[in-house]
Amino acid sequence: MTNHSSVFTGQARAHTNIALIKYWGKKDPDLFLPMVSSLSLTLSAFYTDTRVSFSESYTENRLLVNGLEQTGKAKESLDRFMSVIGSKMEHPLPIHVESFNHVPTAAGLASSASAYAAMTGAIAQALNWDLDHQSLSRIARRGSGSATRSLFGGFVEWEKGTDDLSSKAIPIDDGLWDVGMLALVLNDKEKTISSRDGMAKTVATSPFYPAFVSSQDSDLELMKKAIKERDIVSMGEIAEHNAMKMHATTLSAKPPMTYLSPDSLRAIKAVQDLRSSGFTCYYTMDAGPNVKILSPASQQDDLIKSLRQLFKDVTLVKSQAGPAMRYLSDEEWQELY
Ligand code: 2P0
Repeated sequence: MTNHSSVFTGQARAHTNIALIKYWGKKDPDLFLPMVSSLSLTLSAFYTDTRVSFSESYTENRLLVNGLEQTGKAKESLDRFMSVIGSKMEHPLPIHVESFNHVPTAAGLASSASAYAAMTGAIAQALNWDLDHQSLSRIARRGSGSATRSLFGGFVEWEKGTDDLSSKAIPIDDGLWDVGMLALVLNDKEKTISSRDGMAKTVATSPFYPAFVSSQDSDLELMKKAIKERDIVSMGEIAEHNAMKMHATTLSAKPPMTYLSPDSLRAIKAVQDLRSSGFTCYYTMDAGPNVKILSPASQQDDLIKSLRQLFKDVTLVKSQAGPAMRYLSDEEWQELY
């Protein structure tokens, strides 16, 4: 914490994550309690650095991302999150947030996960909160569900829990072995249906949604076993099945919707073909058209070479397991920005 005449500042870095067992749907939209537990890999290549300051002289919350002032949904989301933070402060103050997304150019993978995990860390530093990462994951959860998992590095479970206290992140494995995730960036435009709206519509209208929920626990247990055994084949098979079960719930929503594009299907086919030709590679997809490929890290360069022939203009970004949220000192921030 730095206190310059009642300005409290803090800085932190958090990496984004990709789920192998998906979070999709809220049981309690107010507390961000999910319908299911989920499990992700924190990624080395994508992160957000955030600096926050609180001051009595501020008149309202402000959010700058990569130097641009945010309005609309992003600002509403911040205001909502700050009402949660304010309830934990003796004297709530407005916040100014300055965020820098480190995502390779046009990767289109900027994510609310790294954003809220970094913001939570920066707030904790500014307010001198003596909380461990698990406690911070509960707070980040109130900004965005997937941010819960970005407090930790490697493979991370978000235990769904039953209340504010029990819905939290648990580190599973540091992921510092021969495993990686390749992002195939087919489209970097903002998605038309946000995750938040998409999952709410799905929960409310898809007759397949209960089947997704009821098979989640066994997927999660099998995934944890496969990670422990470093069995990428089993991990990949479970991840593909879990992702497509999630996407089947959107296709069966009323009205039906999908995040898959024709290019996504082309990429899925390419992954299947590469697998037939000997690669250990499996796909997963989130609330957008981009395809992420799980494989041994040692196969990523050859996978890129093969995929490049089929997808000439797309951005391909390789990642391995990334680290947990970490605090940045004033000096580090000054050097960086
Ligand atoms: C996940 N996704 O587990 C799933 C899979 C997208 C598909 O978490 O409303 O941005 O802020 O809690 O976290 C994206 O949803 O939604 C997401 P909110 P969030 O990664």
